[in-house]
Amino acid sequence: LEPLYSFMVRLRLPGGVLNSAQWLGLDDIADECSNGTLRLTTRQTFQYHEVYKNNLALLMQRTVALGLDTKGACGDVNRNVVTNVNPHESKAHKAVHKAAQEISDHLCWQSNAYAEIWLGEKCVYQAGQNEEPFYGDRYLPRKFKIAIAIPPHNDADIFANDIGLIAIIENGELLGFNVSVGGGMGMTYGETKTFPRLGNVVGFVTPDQVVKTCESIVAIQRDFGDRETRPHARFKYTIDDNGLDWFRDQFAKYHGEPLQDAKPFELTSNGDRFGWVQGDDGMHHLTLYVHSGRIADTDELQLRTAMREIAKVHTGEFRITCNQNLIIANISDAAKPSIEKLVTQYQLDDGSRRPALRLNAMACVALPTCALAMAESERYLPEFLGKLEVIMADAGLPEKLINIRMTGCPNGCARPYLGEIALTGKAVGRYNLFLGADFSGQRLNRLYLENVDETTILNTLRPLIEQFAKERTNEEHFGDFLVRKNIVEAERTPVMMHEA
Ligand code: SRM
Ligand code: SF4
Repeated sequence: LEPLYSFMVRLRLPGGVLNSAQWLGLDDIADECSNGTLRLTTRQTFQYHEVYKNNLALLMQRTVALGLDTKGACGDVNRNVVTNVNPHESKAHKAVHKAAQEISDHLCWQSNAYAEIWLGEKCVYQAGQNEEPFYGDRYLPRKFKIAIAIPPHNDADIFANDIGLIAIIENGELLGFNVSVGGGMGMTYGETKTFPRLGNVVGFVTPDQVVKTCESIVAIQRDFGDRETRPHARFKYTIDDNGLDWFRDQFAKYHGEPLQDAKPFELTSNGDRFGWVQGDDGMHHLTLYVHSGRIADTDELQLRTAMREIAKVHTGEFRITCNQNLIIANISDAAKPSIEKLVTQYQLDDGSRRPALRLNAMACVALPTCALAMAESERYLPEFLGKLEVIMADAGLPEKLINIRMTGCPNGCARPYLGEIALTGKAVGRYNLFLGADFSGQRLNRLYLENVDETTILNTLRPLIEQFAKERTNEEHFGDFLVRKNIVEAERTPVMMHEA
């Protein structure tokens, strides 16, 4: 008898956009093929959990029938290209969103194996045929990630990506993108040669060059990335080992011309903006907080049912954010009351469900489905935040936003090294405590305590938060305060223009 194999399946969803029919279809698949929940991820797509082996092909087929797929959502290829940009906000936003889609399509692998294995198509491969003109027969040394942001919002944490693109918009026109290279979060405990690293801004490209630019950069990693030592195979190590001057030389060779000088930009936050906003075209968009991206029905909140009811009447789109939240997008004046009614009926936007600390908190999946987890994360975050909220309230800071990230291991799936406070799992009930990232995804935090339990973590945070309440300057964020007071040092790899 074969063991009962069960899988996680992730969708490719560039820019995180889907329509109501797709939402309803994905919701049906959750019952048919998985554990009855949908999970929004930190790279703005969906994951299904507990997909039994005999349901895998059905899941792929049902997904493809919805006009979606799972191609390159995992594996040593370019992953989901992320951007939180709302294409309906302005012409420039639309152009940025289009760039995400084009980069994703251009760097998607070509092989027909997907259709042959999952969709039952006939094998068309012939020996000697080159199915992957770009990736070749070995694909990339490791996964590769691209993110795009429009300043001042760094809601895609672009510097945590192999390539980060910062849209430069002037007078409503998209001039192009600043390019950063060499970001990544993952590390392994005890392996000092592995570390989180923020990308470096290396130049600027015009919109017509952005797809080709990404291709050239991915090709550099394809050809120079470490294929011997897997923990050292990410692009950030290729950049760190060889330096930025080397990168610029290679880029000029691969691309045929160098990058232009980077343009000035300012990023002020990396969380989502919640509530209603209206675009240039008069359409409305509502960003909802979703705890760790889990779309499920619980005793407290019928979120999955609510979203299904909304999808039945919503004629616009849904957009997933890079912080595991959800936008009901493109709602007309006429349709707004019906959406508002459902949002109120199901208490989705109820302020009491959204204490300040939760809005900027993220946890990775971890136990029970992640085989790499050393400790709880998604299931523990609410309890931890509840205790921290008491400390914040006691200190007189109940409304203060702090960027909190939690993961069940050091791999960094909730980008913990960009948390003002972060916990990475060490063992059941024990975490490493990191402190001192900034509020905009531009400074890494530092390890503060190793392998500690909840009591030690809370007893450590309480006096720091009390001191913060008394001694902070007006708008100062917690991470900046810790650095200013020399409680933690500044980051290891600052994001500097043209850093040598
Ligand atoms: Fe991740 C592996 C979940 C975003 C770094 N990640 C995994 C796996 C597939 C575990 C595994 O390999 O067996 C996790 C599945 C758990 C489960 O039960 O669902 C997993 N990663 C996730 C998600 C679902 C976290 C979430 O709670 O939202 C995110 C899915 C993103 C997506 O839709 O594509 C997710 N993972 C990230 C991010 C954040 C990002 O990309 O912005 C990172 C850090 C950025 C980076 O890549 O440097 C990240 N995941 C990793 C790593 C470490 C990679 C490294 O360079 O060392 C692993 C382990 C590996 O690849 O060997 C990993
Ligand atoms: Fe799993 Fe670790 Fe990623 Fe969390 S950070 S989902 S525990 S691999």
